[in-house]
Amino acid sequence: MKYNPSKIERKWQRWWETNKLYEAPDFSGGNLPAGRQGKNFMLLVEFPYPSGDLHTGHWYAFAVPDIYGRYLRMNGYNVSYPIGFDAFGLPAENAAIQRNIHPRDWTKKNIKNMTKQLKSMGAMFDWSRQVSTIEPEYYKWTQWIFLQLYKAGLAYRAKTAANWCPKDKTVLANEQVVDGKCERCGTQVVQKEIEQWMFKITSFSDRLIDDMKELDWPESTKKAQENWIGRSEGAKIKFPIISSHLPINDQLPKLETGNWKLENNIEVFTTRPDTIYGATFLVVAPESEAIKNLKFKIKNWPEVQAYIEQANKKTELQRQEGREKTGVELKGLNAINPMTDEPIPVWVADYVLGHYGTGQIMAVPAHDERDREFAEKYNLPIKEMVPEDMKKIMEALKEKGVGESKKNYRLHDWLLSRQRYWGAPIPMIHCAECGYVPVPEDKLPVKLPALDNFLPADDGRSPLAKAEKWLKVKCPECGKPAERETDTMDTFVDSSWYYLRYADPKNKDEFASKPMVANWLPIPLYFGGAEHNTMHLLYSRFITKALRSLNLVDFSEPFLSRRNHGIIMGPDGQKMSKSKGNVVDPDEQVAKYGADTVRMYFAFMGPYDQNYAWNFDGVLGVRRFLDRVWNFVQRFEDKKSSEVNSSEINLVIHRAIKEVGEQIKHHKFNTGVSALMKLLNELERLASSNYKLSPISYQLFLKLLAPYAPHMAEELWASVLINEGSIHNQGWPEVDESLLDAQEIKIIVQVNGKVRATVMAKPGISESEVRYLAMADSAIQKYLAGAEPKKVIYVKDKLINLVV
Ligand code: ANZ
Ligand code: ZN
Repeated sequence: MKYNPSKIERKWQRWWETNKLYEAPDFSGGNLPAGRQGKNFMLLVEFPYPSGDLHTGHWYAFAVPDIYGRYLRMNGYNVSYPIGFDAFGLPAENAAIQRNIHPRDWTKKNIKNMTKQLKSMGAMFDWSRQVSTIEPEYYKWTQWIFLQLYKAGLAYRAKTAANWCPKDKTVLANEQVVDGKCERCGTQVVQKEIEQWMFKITSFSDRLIDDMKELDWPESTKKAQENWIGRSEGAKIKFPIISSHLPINDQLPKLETGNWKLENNIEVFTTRPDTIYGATFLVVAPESEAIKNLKFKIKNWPEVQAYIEQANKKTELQRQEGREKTGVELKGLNAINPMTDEPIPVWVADYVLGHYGTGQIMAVPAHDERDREFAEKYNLPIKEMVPEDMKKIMEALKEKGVGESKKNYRLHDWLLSRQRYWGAPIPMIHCAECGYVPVPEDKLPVKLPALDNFLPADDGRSPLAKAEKWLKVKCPECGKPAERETDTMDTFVDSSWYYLRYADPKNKDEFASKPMVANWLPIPLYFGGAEHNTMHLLYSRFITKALRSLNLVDFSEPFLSRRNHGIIMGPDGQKMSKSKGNVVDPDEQVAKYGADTVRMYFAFMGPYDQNYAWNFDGVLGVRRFLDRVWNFVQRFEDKKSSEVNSSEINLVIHRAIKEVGEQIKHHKFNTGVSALMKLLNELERLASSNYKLSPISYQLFLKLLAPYAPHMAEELWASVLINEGSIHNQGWPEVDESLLDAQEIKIIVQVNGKVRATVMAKPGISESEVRYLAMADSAIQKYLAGAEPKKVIYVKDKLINLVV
């Protein structure tokens, strides 16, 4: 029979499903298979967004980690490999608007199609735990988590300048603005002041940095998070302000203690208080409060105001990087350097940003590049100096009452409201009398109302504002007419806790029960893409820490290990895109070669964290390998044969068991394939030199193949080797280390001067022992046909010739 994957793959997928092979039981005491107690392992991959079709990226992301999951399973772990759908979000809404189809219908159709495609992968997905973020049973708990955070003061409302996409008419998180443009549609983003719901992620800034020490994550991911949070340690220092046209002493600037009065002051944030003796001027951002407060002292106000207006038109990016610096002096006032007591000028300049630190700096042109550039342009003094002892400076500043240590962070609170339809409604009610009131927990979920127009309202309010009946409710506190919150949540909220739900997906009373969560979490290993280095991973860590602070979970880090995968490019080495016509459709590849080939090809591409161009010859090569495997196993004859392997075969097989296992264990899936290929080469060679493999060897071989090519291994296991039960319930073979330690040598065995076999033996073995090994060899027995050799010629450690 020829290898025909389309005949066997679907069949086994169904069989696995019917037999619930991959549904991992929740442990409760002893109801796990023997040996699996205490070995729960939830292997996590990033649940997909249901865009419609599974692409090569999905295959790479799911089919390769599946190899690892299967390996763990064979090593006695109770592995759950869950999958679900991150199904709220903008594309569904855009598709709905374009094609006049409800976002729910569009999304559900996609989920259905992708489920089918996912099943064709032959992965050990634990479908019993499937979650989908758009189902009310799921988003009820997304809303519930929001309420817990709200009650704990970790969710709040604030007016902020928000990134606003004029085309999508929605607010965007900083992360969704790429090069000043909307990540989704490419429109230039503008700043708009509106009231927004925020999560107080900044209250965990330090923990989010410090707790990473314990995590087994790629350094690049840790660094990305650290930079994102951007902790700077330094000081806040107050510089007293005086009028420049009056003599200092006329302004009675000092207290009796000799310290400066601080009624008027400008507070700067600096990471280098030790350079304060070189601070020769101050610079404030155009947005700085100080300017407004000091307005009455500023003599050139119209000029300053004009500068501010012009600066407001620039994006943050235009104000930084490489642009020529501009600024205007605030005339009529001076600051006092509190260490030198000397008056210094104050400038407004847009290279200082309004929302970082205090929005005001001390300029040290001798030590800071930007300040030097500015000082040179405007002829401001540059004072060369040697930095002071930091500790002493801080003590002096504290004594003078002008300085304190201060950590500063780049991280902002998480802006989570979206003026969109297709998301989880924020479960709040606004009452004219009581303000914002939470929806009572027993009234959750707040279901999305039916709507047929998903465009935002013209005032930028969420489309939900159009659902009149849904909108109008009674205030839960005073009973007067009130309105529901019309914003929905950022989809990153949905995906920040899905792994918790996997532990207890059907729970109706809790988002997940503590003991169930304790079964599976923290997640021992999370495979995913480097594009989630900051947002998703940071948000999930925040939510976990918030839940921990509310005693709702017992750990504060959700993912103990993390491994990133690379990206699969088109055959031309470019990012796959429809417009470039370089998209490889995995469904087509599966139809042509079979899922096992496609899986193994992905594994074989190279180290898992790198990027690769699709290579059609490469797929074909893997298919040929599997054809050879298929044909080779057909040699298997008799299960009951008592055939014993030659020592050489044993050595070859046990080396492979060790090698394939070690490679998979260390996520080196590609070298695991090489080891399998090498093994097949050697077995083919041995088999063609008249060796017969023992039944055991075939079994071992298939077990090594099983994580990579689960369908083929299952088929051959059942139909050729005639075994009952699934090969995927077998244990990973044990390596006979004693065979490997021995470092044996190969001795050629001749019969009447012709090479007929080899035997493996320890160096220095005696003639009689070699003779014994040779006579026991099945190939040799055939040639001797029962005869005793008349003469034996032995060349030590090299060759034995039996003459009959
Ligand atoms: C004096 C000084 C001397 C500074 C020196 C640096 C080097 P990071 O590490 O990024 O936190 N700074 C403070 N607030 C700013 C703002 N809103 N816009 C632009 N620049 C600002 O950088 C902190 C340093 O960046 C601060 O320390 C301040 O300049 C500047 F040799 O103060 B430094
Ligand atoms: Zn009320």
